[in-house]
Formats: sequence, structure tokens, C-alpha cells
Amino acid sequence: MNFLAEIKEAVINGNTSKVQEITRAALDAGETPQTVLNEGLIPAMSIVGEKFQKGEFYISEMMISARAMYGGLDIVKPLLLNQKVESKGKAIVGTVQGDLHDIGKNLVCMMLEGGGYEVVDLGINISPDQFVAAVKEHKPDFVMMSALLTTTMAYMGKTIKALSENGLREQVKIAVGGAPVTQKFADSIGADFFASDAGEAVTKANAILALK
Ligand code: B1M
Repeated sequence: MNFLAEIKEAVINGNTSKVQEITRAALDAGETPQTVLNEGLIPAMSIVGEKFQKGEFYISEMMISARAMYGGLDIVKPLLLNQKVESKGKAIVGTVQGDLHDIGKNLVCMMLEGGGYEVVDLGINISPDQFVAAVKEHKPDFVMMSALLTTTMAYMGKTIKALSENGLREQVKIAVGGAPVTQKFADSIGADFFASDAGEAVTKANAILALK
């Protein structure tokens, strides 16, 4: 079995120490941190989701796998952040109200930091009012929202509405993402852009800044 397949298996099995051991071995053998992340750690969580959907995994097992993924992330994160360049702009990032999923949101924060952005991570279960307060306090260039549940996606639109009602909409560029989110949905709620993954959140933010 190759390293990436072994990482996936260890994440699925929720074996944090094994994930860390193989992640280190993979990096020592010359795999890049991006490959370990994008072809090992992230796809493992998709398989975990499929198992949950099929009834093969309970929530407790999803949580244990998430913890194991974080074990690998702890190792690759400093390597990805080493590629840091000068500060480009500020982004506030949060998972929307009612939603507790944070892995994708944390990856977005990590890639933004690695891409030279100042990041204010609001955390999970962030209400429209909390986003509004954060925009007033931090005056960011970007507001980035993550949602993993079809039921919580609606809070993205509610947050944009709340920003408009508070006269803040034109001060920020708003980006949305997360597994159930699509370009069509982003357009329907009036977001400035949709990013399908954390890397795209950075490249699209860069493109917007270049236009300013
Ligand atoms: Co949950 N969960 N979960 N879960 N969970 C999903 C999302 C689900 C698809 C599983 C399934 O049924 N197949 C399903 C949602 C169904 C739906 O609504 N369509 C689901 C469910 C139902 C639930 C509960 C309701 C289960 C229950 O209680 N009955 C519950 C809800 C809790 C809540 O939030 N209120 C729940 C709970 C949990 C755990 C707590 C156990 C755990 C989360 C742990 C944590 O985050 N710390 C968990 C997990 C781990 C998952 C799966 C298995 C994995 C999610 C993940 O981390 N993926 C997930 C299945 C799946 O997604 N296939 C599932 C890896 C991550 C890197 O991907 O977050 O998509 P993702 O991020 C990507 C992109 O989407 C993008 O970048 C990342 C890649 O670079 N991206 C952005 C994300 N946010 C972005 C923001 C941006 C840009 C890009 O801003 C611009």
C-alpha cells in the first residue's frame, strides 16, 4: 500500500498516531504537504461521509476520524504556512449558524494564512449578527462563510441580508463554500464568489484584489 492510501485508511480507522506516523513517513519520502492534504487527508473524510450515509459509521466514528485527520493536519500545516508571503488583505472566516463542521473552514483559514492574508477565524455556529459585529470590529476585505449542511446554507443568505441591512455589504467581498454549496446557490444569495475548495478561496480572493 502506498503512503496516501495508508493515510486514508488510518484516518478512516480513526487512528491518530498512525496518521501522524505515516504522514511523517510520506513527507520524508518526498510527498509534498499539498499532496498529503489533498490526496490523503481530505479524501479520507469523503469516504467517512459515505460510510455515515450508508449507516456503516455512527457520529462518534465520524468524530474520531475528524480527530485523526487533525493529527495529520497538525504536521502538514506548519509546512504549508512556511510558504507565506507578505500580507495582502484581511478575511474573516466562519461556519454559519447551526453548523458545527469546522475542518473545511479551518483549511480555508490555513490556506489564506499561507497565501499571505490576515485571518480572523470566528469559529463555528456564527450567527448573522456575529458576522455583522465582526465586520464592524475588524473591517475585513473578505467575509468567507462555510456550511456543510443543506439546512444551514440558508444562514449564508441571511448573513448577507444582515450585512446589507447594517450598511456593510458594499465594504466587503463575500465568499461562500462547503460541500453542499454551489456556484448557482452563491449567485442566488448574492455572494461575490463561490470557492469549491480552500485553494480556490485564495486564488479567487487574489483575483479580486488584483482588480481593485
Ligand atoms: Co457531519 N454531515 N453531521 N459531522 N459530516 C456531513 C456534512 C454529511 C454530508 C454526511 C453524510 O450524510 N454523508 C451530512 C450532511 C447532509 C446534508 O445536509 N446534505 C452530515 C450530517 C447529517 C451531520 C449531522 C446532522 C449528523 C447528526 O447529528 N445526525 C451533524 C450536524 C451537526 C451540526 O453541524 N449541527 C453532523 C456532525 C458531524 C460531526 C460533528 C460528527 C463531524 C464534524 C467534525 C468537525 O468538523 N470538527 C462530521 C463530519 C466529520 C462530517 C463529514 C464526514 C466530513 C466533513 C469534512 O470535514 N470533510 C461530512 C461528509 C462529507 O462532507 N462528505 C459530514 C472534509 C473537509 C475538508 O471538506 O468541509 O467540504 P469540506 O471543505 C472543503 C470544501 O467544501 C471547501 O474547502 C474544503 C476543501 O479544501 N470549503 C470552503 C469548505 N468551507 C468553505 C468555505 C469557503 C470556501 C471553501 O469560503 C469561501
